[in-house]
Amino acid sequence: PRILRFLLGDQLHRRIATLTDLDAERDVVLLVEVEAEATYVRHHKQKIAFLFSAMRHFAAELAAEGIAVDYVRIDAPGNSGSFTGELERALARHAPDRVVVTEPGEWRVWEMMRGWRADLPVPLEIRPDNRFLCPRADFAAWAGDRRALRMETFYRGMRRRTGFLMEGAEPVGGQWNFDHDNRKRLPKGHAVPPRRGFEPDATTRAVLDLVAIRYADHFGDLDGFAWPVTRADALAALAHFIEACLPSFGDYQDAMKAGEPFLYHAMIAPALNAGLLTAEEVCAAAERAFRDGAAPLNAAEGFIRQILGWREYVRGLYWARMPDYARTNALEAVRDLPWFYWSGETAMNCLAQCVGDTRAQAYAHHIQRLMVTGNFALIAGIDPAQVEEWYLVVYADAYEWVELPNVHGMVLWADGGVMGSKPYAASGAYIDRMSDYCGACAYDVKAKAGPTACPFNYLYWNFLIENEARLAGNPRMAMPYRTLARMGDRRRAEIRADAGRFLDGLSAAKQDPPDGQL
Ligand code: FAD
Ligand code: DLZ
Ligand code: SF4
Repeated sequence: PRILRFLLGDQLHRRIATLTDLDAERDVVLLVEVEAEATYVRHHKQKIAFLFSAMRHFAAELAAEGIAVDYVRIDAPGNSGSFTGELERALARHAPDRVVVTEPGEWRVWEMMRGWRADLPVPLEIRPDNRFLCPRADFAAWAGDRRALRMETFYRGMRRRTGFLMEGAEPVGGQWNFDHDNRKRLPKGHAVPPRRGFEPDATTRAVLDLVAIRYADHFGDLDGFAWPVTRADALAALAHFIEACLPSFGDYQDAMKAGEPFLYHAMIAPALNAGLLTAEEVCAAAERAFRDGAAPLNAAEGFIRQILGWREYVRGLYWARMPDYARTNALEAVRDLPWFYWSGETAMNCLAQCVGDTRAQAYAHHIQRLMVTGNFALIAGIDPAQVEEWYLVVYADAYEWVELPNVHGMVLWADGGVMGSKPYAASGAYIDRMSDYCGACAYDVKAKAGPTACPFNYLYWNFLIENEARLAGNPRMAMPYRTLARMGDRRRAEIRADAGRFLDGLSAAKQDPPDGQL
C-alpha cells in the first residue's frame, strides 16, 4: 500500500515513528509550512525562522536519500494555511491508501488529529512519539490520579529504567542528586566560553528574508540568528557543549550575568524539541564525558537530570493532566501582563536584561525564566493565561507540552501544587546573590520600603499577604509566614502601600500588544 507520511515541523528525526517502516519506492513524506502554526501565537521571529529552515533542510536530506518528499512552502500558491487543509490537499494529490502520523506535542493538534481520524476518507494511524524516554502511557500509569506529583521520584525511576549513571541498582557516586554542589555565583572577571554559533547558509538566509517581511510585526530580532538547523550542526553544538561547558555546567547553572544569557548552558532545547537531537543521545554524551573523566559527576548528573528528569516529567505531566491542567488559577491572579515584557522598558535592570536577551536571541536560560520574568509574574499576581502566552511566543524552544507545566505549574503555582510543593517566590536578595544585575539598577536591592526600594522586596511580602489564606497552611511556607506574623501592622500597611503604588503604576502604563515597532 502507498502511505502518506505526514511529518510535523517539530518531528524532524529520521527514526521518528512516522518514518520507521518507510517504503522509499512507494510512500510520500509530507511537510507543510502553514500560517495557522506560524500564528496561533505570534511566535518570536527566530522561532519561525528556525523551524522553517530546519524543516527545509530535513526535507532536502530525505530527498537526497531518494525519498519522495512533498514540501509545501508558506508562500506556495493554494496553500490553505492549516494542517487539516494541507492534509486534505495532499490526499487529493497522492491518493494514498492510508496516512501515518506521530503524536503531536500540543493538545490543540492532538484534537485536530483525532478529528482527522474521524473525517478522512482513508485510515489514519497515530503512532506514539518514540523520541521520548518515557511513553505517555507509562507516565500516566505512574501518576495515577494522585493530585501532587514529584519530579525527584519520577527521575529515580527513569535512572533505573534507562541505566543512566547507574552502578547496578545503585546511583553512581552513591547519591541521586548532587545539587548541593551546584549553584555558585560567577566570580568577578570570569570569562565564559563563546557561544558555538552557526552561520546561516543560503536556505536559512532565504527563510530569514521571508520571516523578516512576512512576520515583521512579531516580537524579536533576527540579526543574531545562529541556531543549528540541521542534525549535523545540532550534533556539533552538543559536542561543543560537552567539551567546553559541561564541566562547569553544575557550578554555574543558576548564575546570571548582564549581556551573557548563554554562560555554560547547552543551547540545545530548540534542536532537541524539533527532533534534530534525541534525549537519549544527549544523556549518553554527558554520561560518556563523566566516565571518561572529562566532566565531574555533579555536572553530568545535574545535566542528565534536566533531560531525563525534568524534560520527561513535564511532558508526561502535560499529557496526563491536559486539558484541565491549563484551566486552573489556584492563586486567582488576574493582573494584566505588564507592557515591559515586550518592550523591555523598565527601570528594573534584571527584567530589562532578561527581556532584552529574549528579544535578541529567542533565548534566556532557566534561572532567568524562573527567577526573573517568572518570579516577577508570580509575585505581581499576573494572569496565568497571559504569562503562558508570553512564554510560548518568545522562546525558540517553546511548545505547549514543555512551556505550560513550567509556567503554569513551576513558576505561577496556578495548578495549586501538582507540579511543585510550594511557589518559588523570592525577593531581590536572590537575584542579587546570583547575578550582577543589581549593581547597575535604578532601584536599591537592599532597601525594603519606599520609592527607591527594589520592587521585588515589597512585592514578595505583598504576595505572601495577598495569598495568606491559600498558602499559610503549606508546611513549606511556614518560615516566611512566621516572619510575616512577626511584622507589625505598620510594616504590613507599608508593604501594601508600596506594592499598591507600584502595581497601579504598571496598569497605568498598559499599552497595546506588540506591533512592528519591536
Ligand atoms: P540547559 O540549561 O543547558 O539544560 C539542558 C536541557 O535540559 C534543556 O535543553 C532542556 O531540554 C532540559 N531542561 C532543563 N530544564 C527543563 C525544564 N524545567 N523542563 C523541561 N526541560 C528542561 N524548556 C523548553 O524546552 N521549552 C520551553 O518552552 C520552556 N519554557 C520554560 C518556561 C519557564 C518559566 C521555565 C522556568 C523553564 C522553561 N523551560 C523550557 C525549561 C528550560 O528553561 C529550558 O529548557 C532551557 O533554558 C533551554 O536552554 P538550554 O538548552 O541551554 O538548557
Ligand atoms: C511552531 C511551528 C511553526 C511556527 N510552523 C510550523 C509549520 O509551518 N509547519 C509545521 O508542521 N509545524 C510548525 N510548527 C510546529 C507545530 O506548531 C508543532 O508541530 C505543533 O505545535 C505540535 O507540537
Ligand atoms: Fe532587579 Fe531589584 Fe536587583 Fe533592580 S535591584 S536588578 S529590580 S532585583
